[in-house]
Amino acid sequence: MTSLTNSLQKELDAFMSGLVRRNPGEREFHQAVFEVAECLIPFIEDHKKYKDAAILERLTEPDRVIMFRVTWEDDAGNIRADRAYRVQFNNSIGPYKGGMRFHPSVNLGILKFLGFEQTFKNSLTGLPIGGAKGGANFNPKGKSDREVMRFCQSLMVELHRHIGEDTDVPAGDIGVGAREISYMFGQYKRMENRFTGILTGKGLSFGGSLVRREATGYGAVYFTEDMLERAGEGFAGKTCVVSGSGNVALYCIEKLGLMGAKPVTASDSGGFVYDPDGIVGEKLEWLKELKEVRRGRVQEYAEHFGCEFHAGERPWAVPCELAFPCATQNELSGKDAQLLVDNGLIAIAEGANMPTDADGVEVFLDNKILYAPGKAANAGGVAVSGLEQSQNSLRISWSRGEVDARLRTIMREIHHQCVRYGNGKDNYVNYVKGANIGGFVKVADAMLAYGAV
Ligand code: NDP
Ligand code: 2IT
Repeated sequence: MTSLTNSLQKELDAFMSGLVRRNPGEREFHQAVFEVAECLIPFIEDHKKYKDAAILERLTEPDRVIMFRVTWEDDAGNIRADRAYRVQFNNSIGPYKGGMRFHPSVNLGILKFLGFEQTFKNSLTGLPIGGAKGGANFNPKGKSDREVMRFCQSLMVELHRHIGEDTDVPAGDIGVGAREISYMFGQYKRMENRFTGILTGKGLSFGGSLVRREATGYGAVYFTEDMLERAGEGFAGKTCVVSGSGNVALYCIEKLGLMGAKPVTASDSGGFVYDPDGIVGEKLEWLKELKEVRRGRVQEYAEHFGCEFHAGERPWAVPCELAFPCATQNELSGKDAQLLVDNGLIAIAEGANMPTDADGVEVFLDNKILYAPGKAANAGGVAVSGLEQSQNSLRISWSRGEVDARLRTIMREIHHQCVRYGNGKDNYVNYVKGANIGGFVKVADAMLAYGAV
């Protein structure tokens, strides 16, 4: 993908073998670090101050990892025990910030990959926020509201010691939405007797920000608009393939429709729906109600509107010009990427974190596709979380228009940074390189200023 000289390749190999040895079995963490190190090692070679201060070595070791048991009682009276974590990765440029994920697949390696990525992403937003991630192997699917409430309350009994508006501010991620944030916020407030912005993604009646719900999906579309504009293209009439049907996917689909493009797919872990007429207007409202209120499956959309459902499959074989993976990590392989390219893909923006595996990234870069990695494309979510923190500190609420305008500006600024650091001789922007270096510099300079800490 990036051609390195022999000596830089050796340095990368030695760095990675050390990292793998120190973090055995953490596959996703290795993958995320490799992608960054591949871009940063040549940059650091040209900027010796970072090398002398061992910034890359320090940046790949979390500040701390908190791991704890969450005991709760289910509706049948059984006592259950799950495992939760908070990985506080790096607070060089601001309080730790990043989502909480509730999914049975959650483990330390996945949260370390997410916390590592978050550090770069948060830096790219230009806001004063450090990187963190947390979560639990608890599966909210099929649980009653009361069970989810008891789990969230029990989790906060431990987590409250480790967070704070100037320390660490969690938010949502997979399996953690408005309901879970509300239960956690209510428990924190009850324990600490303080009403303060210790979580983002809160309800609008208790300190939440307008546009936070839409921010990640809208932001990914804004970033795509900037990539397309630079290439002399636009959204009008373009067919878009979207994976997922959660918070990120739904508002990515919404914004694509508003921009005049045609989003034709949505998915969940059961499979994907293909609606060649576009998931827009009343159909999108129906899908939102299905997913956000009834917590149903996308298959029901296909049954209701009489379109195709592909059980157990991902949507990458559907021909499109634009693709938006918005479900989870490693959901798009090298083979999928090749299929998308063969079918006429122009641009792809990752609403999810690391949805494309290493082979897939190579295919997109080799074919000079406009490829926006998650840490740039999905930064709109955490950016509006940062704006929610600002509003909480000021004890005011900005209008929808104000927040949306700030989000638009932040995404444009991230695009500028990617172009600044990623533009090649042939005018093709390697957004992976651009995002990694752009995110790195601010954090690294702060670390340099602090000395050996
Ligand atoms: P949600 O829980 O709202 O939705 C997740 C969606 O992805 C669901 O449709 C879910 O299907 C699907 N999904 C999850 N895991 C898998 C899996 N293993 N295989 C297939 N499908 C899966 O989460 P979000 O929309 O918030 O998050 C989606 C992605 O975006 C994640 O990678 C997250 O880290 C990233 N992200 C989220 C941000 C946010 O603000 N929420 C900000 C930036 C990035 P099912 O219901 O069947 O599990
Ligand atoms: O991956 C992410 O950026 C998020 N899940 C959002 C984090 C946040 O603090 O809003």
